[in-house]
Amino acid sequence: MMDITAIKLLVEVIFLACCYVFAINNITGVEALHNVYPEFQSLAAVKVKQVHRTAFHFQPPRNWINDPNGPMYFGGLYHLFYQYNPEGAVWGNIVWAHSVSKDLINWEALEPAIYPSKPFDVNGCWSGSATVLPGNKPIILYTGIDSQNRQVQNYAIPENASDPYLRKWIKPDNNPLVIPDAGINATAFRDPTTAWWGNGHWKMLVGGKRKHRGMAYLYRSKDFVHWVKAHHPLHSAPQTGMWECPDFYPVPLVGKLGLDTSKVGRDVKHVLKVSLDETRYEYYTVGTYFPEKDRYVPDKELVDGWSGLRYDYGNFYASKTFFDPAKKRRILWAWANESDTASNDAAKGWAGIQTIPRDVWLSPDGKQLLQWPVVELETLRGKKVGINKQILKQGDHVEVEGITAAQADVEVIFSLPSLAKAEEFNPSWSNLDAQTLCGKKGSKIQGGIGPFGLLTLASKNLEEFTPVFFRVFKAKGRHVVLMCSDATSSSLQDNLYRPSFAGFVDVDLSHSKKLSLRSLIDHSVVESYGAGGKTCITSRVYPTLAVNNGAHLYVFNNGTQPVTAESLNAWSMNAPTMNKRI
Ligand code: DQQ
Repeated sequence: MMDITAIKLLVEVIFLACCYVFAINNITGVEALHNVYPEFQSLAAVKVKQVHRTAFHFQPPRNWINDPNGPMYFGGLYHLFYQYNPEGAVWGNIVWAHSVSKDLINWEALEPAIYPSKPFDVNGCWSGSATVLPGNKPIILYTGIDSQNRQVQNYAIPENASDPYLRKWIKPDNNPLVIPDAGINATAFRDPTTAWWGNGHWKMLVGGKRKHRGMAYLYRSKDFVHWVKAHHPLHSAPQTGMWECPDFYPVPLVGKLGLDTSKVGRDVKHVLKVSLDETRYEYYTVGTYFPEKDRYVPDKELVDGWSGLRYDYGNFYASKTFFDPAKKRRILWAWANESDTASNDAAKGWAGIQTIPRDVWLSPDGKQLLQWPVVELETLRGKKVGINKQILKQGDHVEVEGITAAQADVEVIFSLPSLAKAEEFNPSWSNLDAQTLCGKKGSKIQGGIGPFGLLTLASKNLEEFTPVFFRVFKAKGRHVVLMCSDATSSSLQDNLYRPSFAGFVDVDLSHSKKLSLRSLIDHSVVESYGAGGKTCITSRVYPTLAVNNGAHLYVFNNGTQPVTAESLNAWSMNAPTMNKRI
């Protein structure tokens, strides 16, 4: 019998081998930093192709976007900055584009806020965060690529803090605030966090790596201008590579409310999230922050790195949260990259969206975070259809008719029969990650309980479909629930990355035998929330037949045991005002 460490090691080896294969095939999201395509970087789109553009996800009218930057609530407005190429549809020429919203759903684009212009950022203005200082003074910390190509940490302040739109930003001449010291790799030192206050200091993290050890470097300052590196990082972990876009924040032990980033105390836990450059996925731990020592210790059962917990098991990277003081919630944004090629992106004239902003809070058992689309999204719900108590026998797929299936919000609760007929969880699968298991056990492979779920963005005769589904297994003394969002059959187009994204769902089915699923379907994205936001998966897909009115939605079951769609509600989604010009 292998012990757990040996199993984890084996999983690590298999996973890194997969990454390597992906990296050399290079049509995946697995790459070192951003791929650079000089030939496309400044190629202006003649015409922006509309067919796969999203309607209610955040995106500018054209060009490349990546990481969300500096989200904050200020002057009665939500501000979102993001990495943007004003000249083309692949990564390059990056500036901080800026949009504002009253409701996180309708967005107005403003002029870019920060762009390369000074020796301390002449080669790039990369990711960073906003902090609202006492006296309601916003300040941005961001990574500049300086004239020596070092990654340095800079600040910017509004020219006029009484302008709620914060249109103009100044980069004072005492920048950079932080340069990489002799012990730091100057090309792996970026993405400062929102700062928090404690023990007479502001504190912030900068992501990095030392050899192959991921690092969350900690800096302290009394005045936000003079920053001193702490002797030890807040946290670090071996064999995880570069930590991009760290995020560190408190969550209450009980309830769904968000907290100001500086809150500490016995009634809170802390979350540390990092984006692993080597896998291009994100991982978090929940743990305890000791403010006097500035140490963070993840909870015992949780692991750092790629076998740890993830916000989302799909196209979801470089995320950032912020505390919304207006509605007392913590909101999570992330970049959902494309799954097509750079030449596809150049041809379509755009690339990248932001996921729907999500509320994030600690689950009642304290073991993981839960996520749910912000309530404001529901203002876009239009025509509604419902199905109740629909029994789905093996092989059934029932169409959800009467809504715009290419642009929809669907919520369904499934109830399961006795769990006795669940297929056995083969102990050898413990060596597999969920994604590999979903690759073996696709939506058409008959099981006992499941696969059942939704067929999204499906063409009439199912030449194309993106299934989002569950499968229940029987393991020793428990049940294992797998959730998949599988792009394998999503498109007849060639040269796409079509992963069978998947995550396990930590639910105890012995009590209620119910599983819920919500999917936000928006032309080229399917963003799904399993079991009330325990497991989330975002897939980017490019159907050729299942577009606009050619798209259909089905609820299905391919397991031998019937399952019941107790209640299914689906809405056509209206399009908000989305960054009409930039
Ligand atoms: N994207 C930014 C970096 C960050 C990376 C550059 C993550 O600051 O590390 O566009 O996607």
